[in-house]
Amino acid sequence: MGEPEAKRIKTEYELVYWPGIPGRGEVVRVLFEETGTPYIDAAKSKKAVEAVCSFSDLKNVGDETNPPKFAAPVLKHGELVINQLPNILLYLAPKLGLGPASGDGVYHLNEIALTILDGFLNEVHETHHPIATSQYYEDQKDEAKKRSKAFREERLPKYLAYVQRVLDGKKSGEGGWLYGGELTYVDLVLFQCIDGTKYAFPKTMEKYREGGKYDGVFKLYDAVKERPNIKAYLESERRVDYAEGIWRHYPELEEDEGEK
Ligand SMILES: N[C@@H](CCC(=O)N[C@@H](CS)C(=O)NCC(=O)O)C(=O)O
Repeated sequence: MGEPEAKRIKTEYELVYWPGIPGRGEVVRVLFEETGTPYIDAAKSKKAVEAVCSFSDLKNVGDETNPPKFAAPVLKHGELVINQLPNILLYLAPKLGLGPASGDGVYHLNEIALTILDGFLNEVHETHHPIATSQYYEDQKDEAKKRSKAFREERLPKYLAYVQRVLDGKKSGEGGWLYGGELTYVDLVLFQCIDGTKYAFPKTMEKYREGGKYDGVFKLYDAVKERPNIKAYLESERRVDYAEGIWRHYPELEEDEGEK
């Protein structure tokens, strides 16, 4: 069914995402950058917003090959157009040599990726937008403070402990990676998500790092950061600074950090 894979493999990948923020698109970029895979980053074009909006336009019903999309990030590869970040990761992993093409590992890695994205991306976004994404942060600041406190004190350590348990488990293997004793895409997902969460809640994350209960998690984060291609990417102009996206820093959302 569908296009022969070989035809697509020769085609360049194109990522369509919002300009000016790392966001969900950044997780996809990190995969390309680690593996030295060429890609077109539509967020860098002058028509970036137009490209994103054209996908969610209410008149867009897709085409003969692809159903319509709800939101960015969107990945184009030949005639195939897909969205939903975890779905994009699932598609790219075997093609970039960052995960198996079949077998139990596909689903184990997907479950780890989904959990990391739940905890360190989706829930982080909800700390500053607990009521509605369509409303300004300033209009939901009181709720954001309450939500952030619960996130910092209950959810964040629960997710950190989960990742540490994955690392402590037999399936993680040797070497400090999350699964199967070698680097896979979930290690890169974790890197970007921890990086963003550290930006959003620096005091809180430092407290958890110093606490020593999640040493494996922070060690993995440091190891990815030092990989040659990632290091070069982080120092390049291609890496977008954090701004008003998913990972935002509002000091008031952790101002009581450290108080008894
Ligand atoms: N579950 C989707 C969420 C997609 C999403 O919320 N994208 C954001 C940007 S990061 C967006 O453009 N949302 C517009 C909207 O929800 O109306 C995914 O993982 O890709």
